[in-house]
Amino acid sequence: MSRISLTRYLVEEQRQRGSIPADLRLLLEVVSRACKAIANAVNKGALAGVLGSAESGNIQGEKQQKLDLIANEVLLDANELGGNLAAMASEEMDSFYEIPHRYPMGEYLLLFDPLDGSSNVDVNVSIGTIFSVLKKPLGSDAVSEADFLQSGQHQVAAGYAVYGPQTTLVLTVGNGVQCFTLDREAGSFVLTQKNVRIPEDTQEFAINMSNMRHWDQPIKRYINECLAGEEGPRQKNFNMRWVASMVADVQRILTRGGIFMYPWDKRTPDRAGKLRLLYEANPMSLLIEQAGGLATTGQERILDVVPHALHQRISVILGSKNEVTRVARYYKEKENTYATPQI
Ligand code: P6P
Repeated sequence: MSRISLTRYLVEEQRQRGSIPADLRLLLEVVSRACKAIANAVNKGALAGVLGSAESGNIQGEKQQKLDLIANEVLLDANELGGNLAAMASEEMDSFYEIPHRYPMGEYLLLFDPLDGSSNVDVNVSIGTIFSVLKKPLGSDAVSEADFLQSGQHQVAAGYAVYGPQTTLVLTVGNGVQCFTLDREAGSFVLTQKNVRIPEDTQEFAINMSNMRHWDQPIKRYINECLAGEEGPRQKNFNMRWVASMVADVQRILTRGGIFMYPWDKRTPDRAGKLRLLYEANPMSLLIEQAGGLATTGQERILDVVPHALHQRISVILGSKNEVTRVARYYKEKENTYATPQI
């Protein structure tokens, strides 16, 4: 494959395929540069004194790592002056961040989890940045939280960076999924996987098994069948992976297939799930669907869910099409079973 940089790919998307306007191209360039800066901070680790937790906690009730706050600041500083954005929202900030009046306002909203999987920082396991881009609804110039509350199908771009053995950037602008690898010497992201396609079948599932006793019946059914292997109803053996960094698990699924699940569980029955809809589930679901996979809550397509709050959580089942379809069927059969009056 001839060497195509992220910049060249985005220019071609804008000029030849007309899939993105210049403003969105420039925004994505800035986000990719911010991810390079975050990668540098992550790679330094203990040498730069960036490991360990900060004194603060976030709205999620989670202790913040120092690198969570560093990554958040890098993204805010990089993106606030470009003139492409009206506002930003982050897992690490209680409310949205409106572009300061000293800078020009743009038409896009940028949402991100600045450092996903940050509990892995101190143990040197892959972590990453997840981002989603929406258009600010037309109307008043003032920004409100309601502007962000759009279903995931309205995203105009989505992607993530993985800070692992390689630093990769995975991106969709609605025209398939492209994977770029950071060439550290040149300092640029280079296209290394074009139009990624997820295998429709898999023998690999990703779930935190320690939560098994809390799961809903369809998830227990699905996992028990996987564990039964070739002697069981699936008549094939399964492997399990759980990195506890969604970016790493999704990268594996985009590369070789698989199913990732963080379902609702009864520890917090009034909470739909652990993962956040707007800046984790939605961008990952768009990438998965653009690569030929599926992403569901168990009951409905994630990208159809209309958000009611900025930090809303959601149940996530995504990956290889035929496996996700099976899990959704098990939810349907459970509904039909319980819906049938018990004789
Ligand atoms: P658990 C990281 O905190 C995260 O949001 C996802 O990246 C990851 O898949 C999940 O939570 C891990 O959760 O409960 O296994 O630590």
